[in-house]
Order: sequence, then C-alpha cells, then structure tokens
Amino acid sequence: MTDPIGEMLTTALAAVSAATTSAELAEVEIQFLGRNKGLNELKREIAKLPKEERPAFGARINEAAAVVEAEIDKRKVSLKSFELDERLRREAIDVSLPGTELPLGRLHPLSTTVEDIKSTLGGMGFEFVDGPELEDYRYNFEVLNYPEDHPAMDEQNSFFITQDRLLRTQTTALQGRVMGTRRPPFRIATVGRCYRYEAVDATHHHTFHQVDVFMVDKKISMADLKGTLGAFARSMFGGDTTVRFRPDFFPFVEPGVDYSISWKMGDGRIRWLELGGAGLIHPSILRAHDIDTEQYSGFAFGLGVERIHMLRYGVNDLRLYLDNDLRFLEQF
Ligand code: FA5
Repeated sequence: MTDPIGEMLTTALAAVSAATTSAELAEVEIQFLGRNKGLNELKREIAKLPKEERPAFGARINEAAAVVEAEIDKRKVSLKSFELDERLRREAIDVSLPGTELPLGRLHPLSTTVEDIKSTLGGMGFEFVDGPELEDYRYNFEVLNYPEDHPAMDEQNSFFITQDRLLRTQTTALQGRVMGTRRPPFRIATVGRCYRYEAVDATHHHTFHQVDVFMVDKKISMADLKGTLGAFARSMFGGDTTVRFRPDFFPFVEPGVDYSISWKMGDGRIRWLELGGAGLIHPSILRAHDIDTEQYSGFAFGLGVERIHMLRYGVNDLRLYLDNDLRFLEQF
C-alpha cells in the first residue's frame, strides 16, 4: 500500500536539507507548505477516503506539516548564520594589504621661486604689496614717464581691454599706486603676472611673472641699489655671485642700468647673465607725488621670475612653465 504522506514528508525533508541558500529554502517552503501545494494539496484526498479514515489521515498531514515546518525553521537559522559569515568574509578588509597611493600634488616651480623671493626680500625689510593685473594705462605707462607714443612702449606691446585699461606689462606699475598713498621712507616689493603682446619663443611668453623692488629714503644712491641687488642675488644664486651694471634706458629711472650676475661655467670660466633692469627712481616721478627730491631719493629694480628659476635649474625653455606637463613639473 502506498503512503503518500510518508513519501511527501521524506521528499520535503530531503529538499529542506538540500537547500543551500535562504532563497532556495523559501522556495522549498512554498513547494511543500504553500496553499494548495504539497502537503496541503494532499488534504484534497481526504474527501475520497472512507469516513472513518478521514480524521487520522488529516491528523497525519498536520503532523507531517509540523515536522517540515520545524525543520525549515532550523535550517533557516543555520543558513542565515552561514550567509552572514560568508558576507563578513567577503566584505572583510585586509589591513595588511598595501594601501592605494593617492597622488600628492606639489607647488609649481614658479610658486617655490616666488616663496624664495619673498623670504629673501622680506628678510631684507621689504614689504610685499600686490597690484592689479588689470591695470590703468596711467599706472602702467603715464606715471612712469612714458610720453604718449614713446618708442619705449613698442617694446611692451600690450593687451588693451579698453582705451585706458590693459593687462599690466610690468610690475613696476605698482610704484605710482604706492607713491600716491604713502610718504617715504618705504621699502616695497611686489611680484605677479605680467602680459605682453609678444611672439612666444623659448625666452619670451605673452604671460610671465616679474618681481619689482623699490625704496625711497634719505640719501639713497646707486651704492644702495648695488648692495641690495647683490645681497638678493647671493641669496637666490649662491654666496659668491656678483652683480654687474651696464647703462640702459627705462623712462622711470635716471641713471638706468641693466644688470647681470656672474655665473661660473662647468669649465670654471665666468659668464655674465642678464637678469633685469634697475636704476634710481627718476626725480620727476618723486616730484609728481610731492616727494621732496632735495631730501629723498630712491632706487628700483625689476626682473623676471621665470628667468630666476631657469638660471637656477638650467631650464632652457620658458614655455614649459605654462604647459602643465607633469614630466617637467615633477622634476622640482
Ligand atoms: C622691465 O619690465 C622694467 N620694468 C624693469 C625695471 C624695473 C627697470 C625697475 C628699472 C627699474 P624689461 O622689459 O627688461 O624691464 O623686463 C624685465 C625682465 O622681465 C626681463 O629681464 C625678463 O626676465 C622678464 N621679461 C620681460 N618680457 C618677458 C617675456 N615676454 N617673457 C618672459 N619674461 C619676460
């Protein structure tokens, strides 16, 4: 005689222990204990049985269902804890593995050069003042003694924004701003971007940086200029650097010079490398700012920041500073 309840119980218990995930177990539960499914489906057979056998048959189905349910509950607990273990294992962090290295930025070579310039000149008592990059024609040229249409202005072809505003061509433009608001004595330095409408090559760019230094006090002479420039050059380029002056013209200085520093070559010979312009501030500029030239005089010098870095590190192309090529930048 067949025993459908016993058979189904055996199949159900085998399916419960064969389920390896909670999802599989949930399916087994539906298959054997669901409405009109499995053991419940067997209940339909009751009606076909002789009356006296019906209660016992029904009771056995209920017992079998209780056994299956109890097994499912047990299996649920063990699968849950197994799955949790699995998940913890999968998601565990191995702290002994080397970490992922984050790329670390660094200061641009021009920024480190500017820092050196600031600490050197700051240490010599110069106060740093910022001027605007978008400058008035007045401060960039007029106040600095450039007569209108003066040929000297051709050397500094400019990016004009309006008739009387331009991207500054030289940080010297700060002089008029300072002299318009301060009384001597003062020692001022400024550093920043300058722009010239210029054909770009290895030594010229349309965008570059300058540092300008000027002081006004009693009895300032070319000797003060040379002493200050020498100290600055020795700090930036090494202790045995000397400075050489040669006459040059800038409308805002009298006398005006260009200056070079001594540079020892690999074979021991000395070369002179040109750095920038300098001179004593033109008395007419001081007078224009109501500074008494019987009492006061001043010096000024300016130079390119790129030029300083190029000399110190033997860089032969100024365009590299604006290219943002890491192969270049990572060398410093
Ligand atoms: C001037 O700009 C004067 N203002 C310097 C000065 C200041 C003279 C105070 C007297 C008193 P110059 O045009 O020579 O001078 O420029 C000075 C330096 O700026 C140059 O030696 C160079 O290092 C840098 N420079 C000028 N033009 C460019 C450019 N197009 N690209 C890169 N660097 C430049």
